[in-house]
Amino acid sequence: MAASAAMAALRAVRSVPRSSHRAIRPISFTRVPVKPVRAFSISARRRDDASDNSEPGHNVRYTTDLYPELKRNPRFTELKQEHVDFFKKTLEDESAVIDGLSKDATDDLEPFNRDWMKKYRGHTKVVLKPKSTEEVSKVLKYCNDNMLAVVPQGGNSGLVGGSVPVFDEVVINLTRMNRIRSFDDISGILVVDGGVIMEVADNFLKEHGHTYPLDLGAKGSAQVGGNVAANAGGLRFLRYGSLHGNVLGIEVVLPDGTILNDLSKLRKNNTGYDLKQLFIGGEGTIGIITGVSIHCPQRSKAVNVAYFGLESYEQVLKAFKEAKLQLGEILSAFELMDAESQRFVHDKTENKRPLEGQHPFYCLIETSGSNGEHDNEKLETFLEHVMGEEIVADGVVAQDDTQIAELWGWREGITEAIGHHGGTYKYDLSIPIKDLYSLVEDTRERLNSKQLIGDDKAAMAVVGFGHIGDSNLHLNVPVRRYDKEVEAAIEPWVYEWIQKKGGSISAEHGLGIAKAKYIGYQRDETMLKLMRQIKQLYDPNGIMMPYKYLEGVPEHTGAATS
Ligand code: FAD
Ligand code: 2HG
Ligand code: ZN
Repeated sequence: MAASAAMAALRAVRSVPRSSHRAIRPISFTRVPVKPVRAFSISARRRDDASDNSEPGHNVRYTTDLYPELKRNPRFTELKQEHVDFFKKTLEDESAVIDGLSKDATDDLEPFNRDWMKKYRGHTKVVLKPKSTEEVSKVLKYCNDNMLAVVPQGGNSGLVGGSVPVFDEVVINLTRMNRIRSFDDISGILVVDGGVIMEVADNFLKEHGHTYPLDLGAKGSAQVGGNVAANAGGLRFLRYGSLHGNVLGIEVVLPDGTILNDLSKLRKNNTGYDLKQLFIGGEGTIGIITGVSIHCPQRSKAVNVAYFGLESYEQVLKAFKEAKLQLGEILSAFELMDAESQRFVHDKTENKRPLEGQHPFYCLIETSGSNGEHDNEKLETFLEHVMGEEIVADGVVAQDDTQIAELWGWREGITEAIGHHGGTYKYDLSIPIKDLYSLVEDTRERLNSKQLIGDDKAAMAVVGFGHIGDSNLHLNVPVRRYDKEVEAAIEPWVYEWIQKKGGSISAEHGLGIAKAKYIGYQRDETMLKLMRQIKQLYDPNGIMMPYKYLEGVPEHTGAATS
């Protein structure tokens, strides 16, 4: 289609009812009533309800049964009544200690023992919920003095099994540390307790014309401290960048109870080692983040979202290149979803698909700016171009906030939709953009050739989606049940694949327990040695996060050389 014809078509479709066209158009179809996009984050929270047995696979196996080679480290003390008594006395409030030692509290403990993916399940007998930095300091010091192993926990929405115990580690959950400490609407600097939920922070910021610089599907449960500990990336990374840049300061309790106060509110601060960076992405291995100072951008007045169908991955790359070229400063997200991912969302939600036909690839583009007219004009020019050049086969543009949320639902809802059946093998990978989707194809071929995918097989499909704007692929293999044969077919093959391409085995989810033994595919011996020295310096008793990364010798060294 020539550009001028595409332009005419675009204008035309905006003024006629939807049924008479197939080009870029406003969404106007009737929908089966659905929960809006944010419901996916709420359902992430609902998983914490131990009585929710409505989904298959709710009987999560203990991590220790799944991986019998894991052994409890005997240097840790077993929990005794005197320990629990100390915690109760220190934290005062009845609800601050879930005590599974002196009584059966299995149901109450279950949401803290079990991870979001229903893959990992620990045996903790005690959960502590301090409400202040001082309380965190007192209980952590006590654990350190008494050699009690500890797992810090935020919203428990992590996807690598880091947030739950393996054996009987003490869970220190930050939920009650939920105070917004200060906000400056000139600098945009927000200071909060580590346990403030992302969505709460963002709603607060919205009232002050600002936005939280991170967005992700689990925003209804994930906490600011958890975001920082995991160095989460999310949907707006393309626009606002990494937490390594946005976090200006943190307050951390070290394992021996020392409070490290680096709650700087400065954008620029070149005074020696930037210690806070070690805790950003540290996954709770060297301390508990109790406070965060974070730079928050101005909230955009004009937001547009478009959803496209494309015929090949090559077209996806072309569309991305054009989007950067033409939408540059207003582009706030560029996300990829393959046909399988959209099929799962469709099957789960039964929502009407945004496009009439089906395509091998879909992209979601979001623009955010300060001038609606200017942004619309830019977006239209972009859409005319990609349609005129036949880069995009079909597409829709949301006309209001409800439609924006609905379109985002097709992207944010994938994790929930594919995890719905029994579980998912998840791989969160950075890959040079040209090769990104070939991993999905290679994995499909591999599992098919081993006859591991099918109606009567453990694996249901191979799904690819992610933050294409950041070269971050989420390769997912939804399964009816977690299955050793499927796992063995993918791991460590997938990490070897990544290593050959010069990618990263963990782009934004971290290592936790799921990827712990594969760290050697990414980091060479020199780096691992330095990491262990840092761990030793901050946590000499090794009480924080045992059995997770940096614990023990990685099984697969991966022979990283750089
Ligand atoms: P948790 O899961 O509780 O913990 C994560 C890790 O941090 C654990 O190792 C834990 O020990 C440690 N930790 C938690 N709080 C603290 C603290 N205060 N101090 C020290 N250590 C702590 N992640 C992305 O990067 N991008 C996404 O787009 C994304 N989308 C998601 C969508 C869904 C539906 C789900 C379920 C998850 C998604 N995630 C995503 C993963 C997860 O939500 C993020 O990693 C989030 O930042 C975790 O926050 P949390 O409070 O739930 O942390
Ligand atoms: C996302 O981008 C999250 O939606 C989750 O990082 C990815 O489920 C996944 O693999
Ligand atoms: Zn992601």
